[in-house]
Amino acid sequence: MKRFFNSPDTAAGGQQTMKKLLSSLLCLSLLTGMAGICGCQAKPETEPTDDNVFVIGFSQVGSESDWRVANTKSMTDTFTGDPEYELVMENARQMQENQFTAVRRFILEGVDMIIIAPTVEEGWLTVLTEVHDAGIPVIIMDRSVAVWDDNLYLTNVGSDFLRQGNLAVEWLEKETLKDAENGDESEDGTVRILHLQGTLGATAQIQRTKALEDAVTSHGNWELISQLDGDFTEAKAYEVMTTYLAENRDIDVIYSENDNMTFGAMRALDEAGISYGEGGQVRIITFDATKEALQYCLDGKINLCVECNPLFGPQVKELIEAYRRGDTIPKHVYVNETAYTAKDLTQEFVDTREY
Ligand code: GYE
Repeated sequence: MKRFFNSPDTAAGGQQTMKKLLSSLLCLSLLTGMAGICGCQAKPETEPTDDNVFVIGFSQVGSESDWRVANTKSMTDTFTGDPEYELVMENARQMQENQFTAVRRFILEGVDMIIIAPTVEEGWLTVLTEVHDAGIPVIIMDRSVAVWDDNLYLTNVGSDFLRQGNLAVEWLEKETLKDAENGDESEDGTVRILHLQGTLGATAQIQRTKALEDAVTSHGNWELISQLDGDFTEAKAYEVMTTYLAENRDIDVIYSENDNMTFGAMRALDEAGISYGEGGQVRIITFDATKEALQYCLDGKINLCVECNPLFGPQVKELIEAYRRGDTIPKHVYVNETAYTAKDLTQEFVDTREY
């Protein structure tokens, strides 16, 4: 299974042959066409593909959030302008089917490597086996894939989403203990948590949800009042929150699995006349810690921003370079992250935030 992953030269060699073959076929059909038009026999020339360029096919999830936009930019900025690389990106518009189509096209084009940011974890075995059989190495980034054979990819670069969730619930535990000490808890002592979930089946959703559900199980007074699917987008979160708030207003905490859903929820809360943030009725926990969310946090509108760093283009490139040198690379690489409350922030920090 590991044959080409341990010998990049062989893999690269196989791909070069494939690229040459495709490019010769293309030249041939163009030349035949031209001969028909001008009525003369065109002389075949050497094919123009630069074999020194390492071509990467990149299947990106979509552009559903500010996090995603920053992640795409980090990837394109990293490879653009480097003559050794060509990054061909396909936006899947949050549909796994589109990712399958893109990956199969990359195989046909004979790219040197495929990077996949998977929409959801399940369902990858067939297409990853096809890539493997074509001898093309794969990097999984951001979210993960659930396949039993981890030889189907080189490495998985991204966040530790369970750790992010745990940072959030640990913070909430401290806050609710302080409430109890200060006599600020609700009448019956219950902490009512409304959970806004990201795209169901995505690693970021699964792990952040697990942290919360486990914490609810271990805290007798925490109640998960509802779980709403916001698909990681502002529009969907606004819609489901508006519907929810029409019937229910008794909420102590919103645990929102990304910033854009949080912005949608804030709009719905504003319209319903429910206060939130520092000193408000509802505490807000959000994930990503984009510049806009950090500003809200500094302004007292969001209570906790758990960081999810999208700027790992350079790290992906380092891994590719290590792979091309023939170095062994780790199966899982996590990016560095933390969590912020207003007291951890300054205006200067927010202003210089890169995403
Ligand atoms: O939190 C969210 C995005 O998978 C880490 O997807 C990513 C998540 C991120 O749409 O904003």
